[in-house]
Amino acid sequence: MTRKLPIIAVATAPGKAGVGVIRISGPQLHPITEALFHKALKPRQTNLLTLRDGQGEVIDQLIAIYFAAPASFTGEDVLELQCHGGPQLLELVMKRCLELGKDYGLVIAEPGEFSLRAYLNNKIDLAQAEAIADLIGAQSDAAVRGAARSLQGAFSKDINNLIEEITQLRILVESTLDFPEEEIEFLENAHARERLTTVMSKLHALRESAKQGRILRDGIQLVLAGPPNVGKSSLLNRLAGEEVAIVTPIAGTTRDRVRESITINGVPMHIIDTAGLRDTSDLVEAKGIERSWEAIRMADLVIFLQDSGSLSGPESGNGLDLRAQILKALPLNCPILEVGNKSDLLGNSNPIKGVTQTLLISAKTGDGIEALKQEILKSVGWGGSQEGTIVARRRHIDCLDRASSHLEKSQHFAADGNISLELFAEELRLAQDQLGQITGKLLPDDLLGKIFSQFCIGK
Ligand SMILES: Nc1nc2c(ncn2[C@@H]2O[C@H](COP(=O)(O)OP(=O)(O)OP(=O)(O)O)[C@@H](O)[C@H]2O)c(=O)[nH]1
Ligand SMILES: [Mg+2]
Repeated sequence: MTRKLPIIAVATAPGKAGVGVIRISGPQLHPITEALFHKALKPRQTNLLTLRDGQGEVIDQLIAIYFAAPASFTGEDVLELQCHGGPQLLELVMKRCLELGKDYGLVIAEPGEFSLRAYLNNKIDLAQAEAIADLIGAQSDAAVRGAARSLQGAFSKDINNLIEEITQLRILVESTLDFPEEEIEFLENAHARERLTTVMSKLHALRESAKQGRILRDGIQLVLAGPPNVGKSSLLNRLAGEEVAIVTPIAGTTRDRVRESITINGVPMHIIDTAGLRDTSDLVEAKGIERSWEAIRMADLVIFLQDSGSLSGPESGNGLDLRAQILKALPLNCPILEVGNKSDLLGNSNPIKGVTQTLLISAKTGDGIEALKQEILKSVGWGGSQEGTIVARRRHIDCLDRASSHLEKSQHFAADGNISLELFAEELRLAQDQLGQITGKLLPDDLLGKIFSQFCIGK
């Protein structure tokens, strides 16, 4: 997946801007620079230069900076051209560079290729490379800070510390593997079990922090589901603070999914309002309801909304039925919040018997909405503080989950009656492999290509 050619791409976003940056990285940069500007550039100095086309006509006056390997983003020689930021102009500059760089193998970069080279040249590890993409894609202040921390290496450092502790434990274990009769004695003398417990609790803490980090990065898919006319669209509008969805007293108003993204305490939420769930002979409504179920099946959190007036009334039986159906459709570990709407219609004289679990709100008056927001954060496991939060991806959490289950297995092989140092050590090794995949050590090549190809061009 690596090619030893010089690569070029526009590094800034498409569109008009004051400045547009083109980046070239790789071998042969000296002759390419000479060809472009008829002079050699000293590293790390700004140079105001003129770029001309084949006929000698000026294309742009620009600032060029040369970074000599390995002191550059990619670890290779890098030439950065700060041009005027017009899309057409940048295309002309690119064309001219490719024309003059052709003899030296200059080609257009693939998505993520600059970051990939930085990674392959050990300038950053994989988690840091991902953090660059996350920093650029961050949708909230907290996500920016989290990605910046990951990019500085906060996440990688924790991972590397864990790997180091497991390594120490493995060294201990593997050095005694040849003396099986001493297994129990070894475990006790080396405090191996205690050390394993410490590693496990550190891993657990890191997993929790990574889960928060994923919420920061991706946000929560929050699905509003329930029978028709209970106020799902009204709740969406209330949470969004504007009239995003149509609200009418007619049951079956919402036919399609309506999405709106908001943040609650800095946490991104993608709210999906759905068609009310009921049996219907209306073809359009039935299609909408199908989509409601699809949304439920993909949710991170479902709010099961009902009319609070019906919770203890004759329709509550239907509510139970629907609840069971929703529970069945939910993804594994997806929490569900039961909420009763239209509390304003209840009046004081009408307490709801036997449904103390249900949160009461009024989408109309705003009553209970603050409490609902806090419940939402709590049910997705948001810890409240963004202090020290890093940004993480599902890939990281999967690796941490697998590492954790290997450590549990190794604990099993250290327990009285089951002791097998060989299996104990093997599970430690497997846990370590999983952690190594996060920072990119021990990552299969095809996976590496997949991760970087999701970056955009110029990164
Ligand atoms: N009194 C009162 N009325 C409400 C409240 N929330 C919604 N309504 C009313 O209930 C009716 C239905 O509201 P919607 O938000 O359209 O309900 P929905 O669940 O989206 O309905 P469908 O799209 O048909 O599934 C409308 O007339 C709303 O004004 C509330 O908190 N209190
Ligand atoms: Mg609706």
